[in-house]
Amino acid sequence: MSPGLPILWSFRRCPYAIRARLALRTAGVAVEVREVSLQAKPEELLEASPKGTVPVLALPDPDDGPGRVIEQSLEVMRWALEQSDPQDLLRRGQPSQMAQIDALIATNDDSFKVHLDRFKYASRFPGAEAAAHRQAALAVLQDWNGRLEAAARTGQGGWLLGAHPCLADLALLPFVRQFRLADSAGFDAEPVLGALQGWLGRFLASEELAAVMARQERWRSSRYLYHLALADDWRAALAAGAYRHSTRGRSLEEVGFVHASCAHQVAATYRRFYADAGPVRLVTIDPQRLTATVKQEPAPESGELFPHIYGPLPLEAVVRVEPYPA
Ligand SMILES: N[C@@H](CCC(=O)N[C@@H](CS)C(=O)NCC(=O)O)C(=O)O
Repeated sequence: MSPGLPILWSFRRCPYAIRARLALRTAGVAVEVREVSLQAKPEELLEASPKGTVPVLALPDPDDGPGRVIEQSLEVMRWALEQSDPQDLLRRGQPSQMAQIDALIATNDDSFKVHLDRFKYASRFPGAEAAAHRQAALAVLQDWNGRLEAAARTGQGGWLLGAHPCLADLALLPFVRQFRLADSAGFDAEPVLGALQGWLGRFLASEELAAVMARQERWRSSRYLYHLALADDWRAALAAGAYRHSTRGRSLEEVGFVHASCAHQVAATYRRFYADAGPVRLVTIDPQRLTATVKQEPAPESGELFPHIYGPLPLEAVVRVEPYPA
């Protein structure tokens, strides 16, 4: 955790979040990225931004109060580039290019994305004909391909507005990447998308994309305690109505307390004690719902403080159980 940094609530594969991370990286703005599960959004995200989509950028307030919250990916991109725009992605002072950027992004967000979703996730849209939406998306891609070709003919090609990337390149590329992922062989075989395939191919091979797609442990709230349990032990606890293990291979009765971890200790605890244990569950515990005493006590070898729960873990105190690693 980096106190004082802006917090970016993010989901690795989300194209909106990818474009926000790309802009923040290009601008050189350091943020604390909090990877979330869209199925189990943290309360802290919903408190900052009740609409519940990512990305969300929460800026620190210089006076320690709640800071500004930026809730749309495009606004996150613009905010980042207003801090620093070394590649002139915004094309400030060039009204015609700025208007073209706005138009390209509007087509992506309002039209291409609609067809992309109905092609890629057709079953979620009753009545949607995947093939028709793929065709409609392809028509948009062909238009963008035409732009790339036109730029190339002037000898100043490579990007949507010429020889240098602009905001629209960063904003559109994650969505075109997603379109390709839905049917990569079909996309790569499209005879009419040569320039666009080259544009996307460079992006897919880029360091920038690799950097923003680096895998990251899911963010966990410090409001909760965490316990790693063998899947079999957890199953037995469900049947018995309470969990009475202390740690791997040792019972509560033997040890006197249930070992737990704080959010930032989960990964290291797993590596030290459970990496070779077979199926493991991460149990998220709400300490407010525990009647047993919780003490922060030092581990014998390192002295690091860990939470110890002095009593069986009741199922009512469990907020979530998930396979670990995710
Ligand atoms: N207009 C928003 C759209 C963001 C968006 O829809 N993100 C998706 C993930 S790709 C999301 O958070 N969905 C919420 C959910 O699935 O519960 C933006 O540009 O930031």
